[in-house]
Amino acid sequence: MDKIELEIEGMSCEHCVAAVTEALGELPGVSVDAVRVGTAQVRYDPGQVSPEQIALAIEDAGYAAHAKA
Ligand SMILES: [Cu+2]
Repeated sequence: MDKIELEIEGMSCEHCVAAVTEALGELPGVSVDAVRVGTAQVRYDPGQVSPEQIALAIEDAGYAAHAKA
């Protein structure tokens, strides 16, 4: 499993944390380590899912996400 940390814009409260956690949890090959307001840390299987797909799932939930360098 590879690790990635994402910066997420538009999160403001525990509801947002729950929404992002749920969106990430629905992705195959993704294991959520931590979600806080503004960031998420996940592990993922690069054979099943890409960092771009992880960011897209967060965007589908209504937030802007990009991987931290
Ligand atoms: Cu919120």
